[in-house]
Amino acid sequence: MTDPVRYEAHGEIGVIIVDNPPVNATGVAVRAGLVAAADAFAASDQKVAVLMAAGRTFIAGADIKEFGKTPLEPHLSTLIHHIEALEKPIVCVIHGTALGGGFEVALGCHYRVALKGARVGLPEVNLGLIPGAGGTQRLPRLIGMIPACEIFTSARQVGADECLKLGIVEAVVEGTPLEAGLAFARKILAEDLPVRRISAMTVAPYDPADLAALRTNVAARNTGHVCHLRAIDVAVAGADLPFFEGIKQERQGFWDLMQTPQRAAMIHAFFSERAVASLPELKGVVPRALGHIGVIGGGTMGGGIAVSCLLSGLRVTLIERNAEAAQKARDGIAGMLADSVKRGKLTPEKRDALLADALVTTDDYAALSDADLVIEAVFELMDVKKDVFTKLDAICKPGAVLASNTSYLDIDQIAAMTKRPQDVLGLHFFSPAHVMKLLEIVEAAKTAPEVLATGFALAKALKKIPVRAGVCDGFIGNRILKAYRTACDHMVLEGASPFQMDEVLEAFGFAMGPFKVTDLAGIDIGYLTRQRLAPTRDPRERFGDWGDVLYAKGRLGRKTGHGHYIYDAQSPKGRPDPELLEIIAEERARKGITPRAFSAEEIVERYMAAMINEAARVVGEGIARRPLDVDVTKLYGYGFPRFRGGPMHYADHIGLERVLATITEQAKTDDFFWQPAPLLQQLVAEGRKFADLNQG
Ligand code: T1G
Repeated sequence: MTDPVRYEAHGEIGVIIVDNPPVNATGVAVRAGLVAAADAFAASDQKVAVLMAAGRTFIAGADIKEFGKTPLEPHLSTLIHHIEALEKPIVCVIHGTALGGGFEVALGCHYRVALKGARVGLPEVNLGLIPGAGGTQRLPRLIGMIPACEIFTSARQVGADECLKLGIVEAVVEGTPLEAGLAFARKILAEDLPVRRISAMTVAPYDPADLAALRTNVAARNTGHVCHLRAIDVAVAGADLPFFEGIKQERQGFWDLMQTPQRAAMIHAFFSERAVASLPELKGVVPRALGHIGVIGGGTMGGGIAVSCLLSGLRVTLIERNAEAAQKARDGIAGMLADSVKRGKLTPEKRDALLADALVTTDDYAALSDADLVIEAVFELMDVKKDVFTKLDAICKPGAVLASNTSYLDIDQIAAMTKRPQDVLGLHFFSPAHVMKLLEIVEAAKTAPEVLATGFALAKALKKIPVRAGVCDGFIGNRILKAYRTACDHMVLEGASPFQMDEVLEAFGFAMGPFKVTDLAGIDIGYLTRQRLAPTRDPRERFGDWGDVLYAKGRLGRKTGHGHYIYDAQSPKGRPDPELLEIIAEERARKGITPRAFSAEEIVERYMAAMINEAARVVGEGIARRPLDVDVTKLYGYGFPRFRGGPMHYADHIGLERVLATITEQAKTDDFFWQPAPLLQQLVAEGRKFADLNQG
């Protein structure tokens, strides 16, 4: 193990190199090494120092793995003051992503240069924290209060050119970090540039109205979070205080937030979204090559999947029923690419090249003969799938991976339609497929390990968040959705209003309330599902049928301008339709139900108990590999509030006993729907948490 920090003398220039793979996080060994290296430079004959990092990036932040543990000296803040206090100038070379504590170390240096393509940022709010090593005090002094607050409340990464424009760096250069560092050090020597400490600067005057506007905007975009506004508060307070007094305010804010459940939840999310991509059983399994992707069906999903593949540099052949439909699909894809150009994510030239060279749209399956992987995204009827997979089985080369994008149909049945069940799996994209990051990778009974690994390789290529799921109706996300959506309908039947429920659950932190989601997805989907499941429905099952009334009235939700809500120019985001309450009242009367009032607490309690209970079944049955796989699925596919970490993390936080007690209480009136999951009962009996199962 090499030293994580080394000091090299290059004539009159001292070079401090951080070398702590994979991202040079400032764990305690790095911090101690940096103090020692700064002292070595101070005691040396070198006149100027360069601080840089080896590997793919400059320091990417404090070591998140240390959070929640007793902090060890030297603290990062102390180390940065130590560097800044050097009597001889030091320049920092930024390459890759200097984030959080990494950027704060750079701000403690007297000068900064960035390699082309480098980015900086203070993403601590994504972890439920604020910059805790001087970022809220130095950045406003360097670039002004408003731009600084915008950067650390947005957590965005700032590119090298913008850094130059803002005055964060002195230069943007090409070459290696060492070359860039030595060149700037020679400039410091040649021009006899002085030590320049940001802590000695003052914050330029700014308009309080601008700050107020920023605060309002930040609060609106981060409902439920506590860290964003605290970051602004400590920055503003510190601007009018002596620097080290401001540092005290920042440190207090940082430690207050370190104790919050939000910080624990968001760190859980950070590591979970990485853990899902590394399944122990796939270690050492080599995925098959991916270059040419086939897509069957050019509708919303197929088109979105094709765009996602095209934007990731993959060649795409999209098959439609006939030439006219193929052309329509191509036009749809061109439209989505045009949006990417409009948003500056794609140049017009690149767009043209994708459409001319990377995309083929046709009605001839023979074009798939050399496809590496084919994704079927046709109508959700088994007969249609059978026709497609029979053709694919005949046309595709040996070893081609055949995937279905179905959101609930049985992948084992689909695999059995082919002579190559080992090459078949599910790839469940979420709409819009070129935007939503979640990808459920459904492992069928006969799916070969390298085929599953190929699904994960495709997810990585598409920059998606992959979650392995087993075969069942709805896999992980939709199966759990059905449970808590049913709990919602029960509460409406018992007296709650859909509008109240949406309000309460959005206040809890969900991006969108369940009835708004239904309007967005389309009331017809629920109607068709109820029709599909009606023949096998258990007579004990309670369900609302006001959706059938809305369907019969052609009120399908947002797409028809009318569902639970009315959508028009006056209220594009929808306003409650009072007539719905009459429809529901009529249904209650018909079913002999006397409505009662619901508190916000009870709505959240029952909604979450239903979600957690079904999630516990999904983990217990092996449909999800670990509780964290459920958390990531709900965070990335269903708008679960990130500052609560996901349903399983949230369950551990409120206590599994409390969840089980809610279920047991509800079972007194409905012991069909409320049947406690065996895994939940087992963990409560053993005094364990879902988190205990995440190591597997
Ligand atoms: N600490 C510990 N491990 C980290 C880490 C960190 N800061 N960042 C990444 N890793 C691990 C990650 O878990 C993975 O491990 C491996 O590195 C590669 O990461 C005081 C308090 C830098 C943009 O929030 O955004 O500083 O899974 O797969 O896609 O004010 O990692 O391989 O075992 O993500 O190329 C602030 C978080 C911390 C940056 C690289 N910094 N990291 O992305 O690789 S708080 C951050 C990232 C702080 C100070 C405060 C990304 C990346 P494994 P990866 P990547």
